[in-house]
Amino acid sequence: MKTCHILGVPVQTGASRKGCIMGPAALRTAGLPDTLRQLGWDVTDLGDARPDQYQNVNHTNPAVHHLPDMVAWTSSLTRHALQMARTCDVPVFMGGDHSMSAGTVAGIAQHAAELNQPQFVLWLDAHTDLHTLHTTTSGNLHGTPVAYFTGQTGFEGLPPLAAPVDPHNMYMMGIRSVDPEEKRHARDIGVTVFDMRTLDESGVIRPLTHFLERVEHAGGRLHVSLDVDFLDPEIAPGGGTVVPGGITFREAHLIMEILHDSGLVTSLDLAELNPFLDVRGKTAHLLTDLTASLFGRHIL
Ligand code: HAR
Ligand code: MN
Ligand code: MN
Ligand code: MN
Repeated sequence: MKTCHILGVPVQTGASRKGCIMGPAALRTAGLPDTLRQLGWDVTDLGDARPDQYQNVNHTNPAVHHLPDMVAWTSSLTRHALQMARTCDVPVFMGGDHSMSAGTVAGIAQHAAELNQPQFVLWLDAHTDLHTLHTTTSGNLHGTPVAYFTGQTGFEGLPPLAAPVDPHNMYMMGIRSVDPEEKRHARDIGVTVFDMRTLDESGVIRPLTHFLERVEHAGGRLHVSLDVDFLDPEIAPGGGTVVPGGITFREAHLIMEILHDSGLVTSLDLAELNPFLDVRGKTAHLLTDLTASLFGRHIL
């Protein structure tokens, strides 16, 4: 039986609106661990992580806020993710705002480096989250994890990375809200972005299949990071930075089903669920069902 360890990550200080602290509780309430058990997985819920000891860290960009929180969460989550990746088949991280991924991906990538396999990341989001501490104008640190774990400069005070993810192994889908500095950054470092316009034209299958062939060919490990705002706000209202024109219900399930069939996914983030903004658990249930599709639930 394949094993899955689940960790709650109640961090909300990376976002502008409070509420992601309740994300792990909402996903448990929606039945995520039991849903995966019913699909035949050996599931262990590790409970919620805690941040490490807070340090005094300041930054020259006055917009940046809650940097000590991100530092403390990143060091803690890097350790947790590395340990989980060593001890189970597929770690799942229930957030929490997307600043969580600075740590989860850093730890996951460290494990891939131990195994001498390349780490790939599929970033499912309306946003590229490619700011550094210097370029962010909102100062909301959930807009920065990708620049951090791909090893960009401009993260003074954050833990040094043991194994940065190669930007060429980083694919994004669903993108439709990008700040000017992020556009420059995406081009400069060579991240592949399938924005909504591209997906409108080509559909989701072709870009995804192309990406999965690359992962398979390279013998890579694949981390999927799913931000609630990847989805259209009509079907997923429970996020703090929703953007119209997102992925539909069936597109989202199809992506998860294809990912499952590939057998390549080795870890998962569920990020940005804000139960305070959700409507009768709708978004928590959708995230649970999408995770079920990724873990092998079939229609027939
Ligand atoms: N780029 C914008 C900023 O930095 C918004 C990005 C953050 N929102 C997210 N992340 N939910 O995906 O403020
Ligand atoms: Mn995000
Ligand atoms: Mn987002
Ligand atoms: Mn490369």
